[in-house]
Amino acid sequence: MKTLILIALILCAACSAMEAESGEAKKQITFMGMAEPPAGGLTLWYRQPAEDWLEALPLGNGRLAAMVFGGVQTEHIQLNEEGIWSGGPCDSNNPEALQYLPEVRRLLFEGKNTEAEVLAKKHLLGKLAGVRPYQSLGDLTLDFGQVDEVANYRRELDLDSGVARVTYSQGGATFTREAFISAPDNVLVLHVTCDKSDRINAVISISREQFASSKTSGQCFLLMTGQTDGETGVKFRVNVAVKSPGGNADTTDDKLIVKNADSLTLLLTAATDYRGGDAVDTARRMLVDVVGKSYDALLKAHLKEHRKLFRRVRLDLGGPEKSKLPTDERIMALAKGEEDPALAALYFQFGRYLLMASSRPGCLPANLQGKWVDQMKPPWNADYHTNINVQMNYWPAEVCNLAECAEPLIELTDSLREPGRKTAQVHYGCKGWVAHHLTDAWGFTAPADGVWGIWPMGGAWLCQHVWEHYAFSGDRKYLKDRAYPIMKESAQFLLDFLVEDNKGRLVTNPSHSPENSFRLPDGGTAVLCVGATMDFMVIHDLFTNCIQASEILNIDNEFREQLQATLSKLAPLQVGKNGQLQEWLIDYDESEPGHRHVSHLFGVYPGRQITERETPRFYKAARTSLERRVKSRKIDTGWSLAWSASLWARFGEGDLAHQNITKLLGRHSAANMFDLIFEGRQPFQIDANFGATAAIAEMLLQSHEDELNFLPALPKAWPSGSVSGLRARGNYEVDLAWKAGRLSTAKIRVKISGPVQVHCHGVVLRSKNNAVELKQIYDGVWEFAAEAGKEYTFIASSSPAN
Ligand code: FUC
Repeated sequence: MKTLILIALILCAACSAMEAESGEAKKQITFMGMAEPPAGGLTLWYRQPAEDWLEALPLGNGRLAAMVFGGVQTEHIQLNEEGIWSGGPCDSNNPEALQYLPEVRRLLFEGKNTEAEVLAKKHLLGKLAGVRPYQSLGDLTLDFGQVDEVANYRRELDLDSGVARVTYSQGGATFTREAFISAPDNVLVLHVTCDKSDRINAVISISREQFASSKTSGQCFLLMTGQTDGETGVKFRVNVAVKSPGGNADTTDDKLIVKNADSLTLLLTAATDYRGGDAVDTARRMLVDVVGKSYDALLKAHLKEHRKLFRRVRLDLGGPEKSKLPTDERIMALAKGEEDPALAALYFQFGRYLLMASSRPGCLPANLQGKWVDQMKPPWNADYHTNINVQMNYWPAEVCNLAECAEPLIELTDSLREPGRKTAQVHYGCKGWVAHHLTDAWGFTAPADGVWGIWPMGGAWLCQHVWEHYAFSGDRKYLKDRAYPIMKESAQFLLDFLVEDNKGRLVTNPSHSPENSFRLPDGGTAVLCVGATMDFMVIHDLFTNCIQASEILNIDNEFREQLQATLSKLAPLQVGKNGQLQEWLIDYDESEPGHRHVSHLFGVYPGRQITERETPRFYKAARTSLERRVKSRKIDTGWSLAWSASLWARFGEGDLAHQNITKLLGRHSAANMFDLIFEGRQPFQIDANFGATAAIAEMLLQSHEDELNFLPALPKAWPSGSVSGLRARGNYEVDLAWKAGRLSTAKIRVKISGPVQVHCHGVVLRSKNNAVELKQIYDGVWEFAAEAGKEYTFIASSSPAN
């Protein structure tokens, strides 16, 4: 505690008058003047404080998160910590499920879907209806006192530095507030300065809607202690320290009061006992570690760490420079049809920023709202939905050069093995591990919610990310020690779960295509079936990845043969009566043809089973399926638009992908660029932010077909531009530049030696200075021998003579 004594704090009388007067709501402030736009194009910025949570700006280090409102009289910072989950570990497995499974299967095989669903609803669901919510940690408030008029107000989030800033002038002085959450120092830092001395006054408090109490300790500490469910649940502690050089300090029972200071630095640490240990001790230790550090030292360490990740990728989509306009105005202009490619580039980088801020090694993964939740019972509990949403969160991780940010998802997947083994046994009598359509921080793996929750494919889909982490890195040690055991055990479940139908094909039963329903011959609708196409695609993905892994590692011959034999007996993909890729084994009609999920297109994206070159008939049918969906879609969700954007990119349709990105950004974005699941309507759901970021990358670079495909879906709206630092499978880093809609140069940084194939249409490729021999192997595809550690530059021209 020695360092704490170093804090310069001077006692003064309590300033209760200021306290009573403060509060943004009490007085309308007049905003005068026009602040200069911030420098650089990587900033979200506004001319007014956030009135609403969806205008506030997000900060985070994966564990701690905050939304900064930037008010003039009151700064409100809403807080989150990853461990603030209601509930705790619980066993939702239903011991009677197994005994009813054969009967449900029989009914489904006999086409008695309705009877099967009645029985399944009664007996196959887990004991608990669902999961418990992730919640807000609380609210930090700084009341600065009454203000009538301010000039040149500006509020911003600089993505390149991860710093939120507020500046304005008032009473002849200029005030600046900077806030960031440091990953290296595990602390939220707020720094208030003024260009005149003695001008900073603040009443600082911290509170939570439920189950918490706050108190001051000495002259400079504020503490909040609580437990998520009152007497039970996760225990938490928030510690705040305030340094206010040149000022006077006082306290009430639960408020710190700073008067006439030259500057103010607030440090906030938060801890829970979610990972064990004592929350009070942990939060205190975290504070002791940072309290002696200067603001500049904390900022320097934060910038170094932040930029190490953030600056790996740069994107320029060209277009008129509109960053002189505030971000909310640009979003509105886009919604009205104005082109703004630079805003799409900002949106892309915002997605990368959000992933860095919500998913760092050692933390829980980004949930339905990343880590930003201001409620006690958020929509869908801000849980982990494993039938699209959490996977979409991680689509950008590898390609956008933030591989370490994918680790929390891999860790979560690994952690589901133990509870998932039990669920596999109790519900299905199967070996291996299983997860259904949702999970939480407590290892929830049982089926829940309703019959659509009887979907035992969640774990297998998560395994795709476990594999992709290898596919992008080529790290054999990771494959052997970590990835393969997780994948193998998931495959073991599916080997056991598959059953033979009366045609001798292996099928899934019970099965469901998330979260769609279909028409039965009697006119009714059902959700449960035999053999949803997505199941076969997820199985194909997992089994082929396991086969490849066992070959690379040269292990498990027998298991590999078993997987190969099972794949050859799996029910086939089929083209249906409308030329579409069938969503189910039987060519049912969808009851909602424009349904938001496109599960049966998994094999196009994020999978790689269906490609133009390998499976042209299914590729065409899959495209027809997407066209039919889009045509009849009445309500679009943000994440459906994002998924469709990546699908269009895989179909080589840059303009259609771009349309989706534009709709997401213009019509589904809140002022702070958070995705609104419905057009112009809450709630916020972060999956589409991540899905759109991944889709933009997918438009520029693809690598799922053992080649680097440059600019496979470049839209007309981005005729000139450049990108650097995208990653491709095989551990390559790629920089591309294009002009007039055509590739001009490409650079590939190689980490693993071997032959590399590059694919680019409409140009002729040559190696700069003939540094390497390029062999054309088909139209638009070249190959060269690459050496680890080297960078290769290629020049593209529209004709050989150029
Ligand atoms: C899936 C979707 C819903 C929503 C929910 C969180 O179930 O079908 O639209 O996104 O997840």
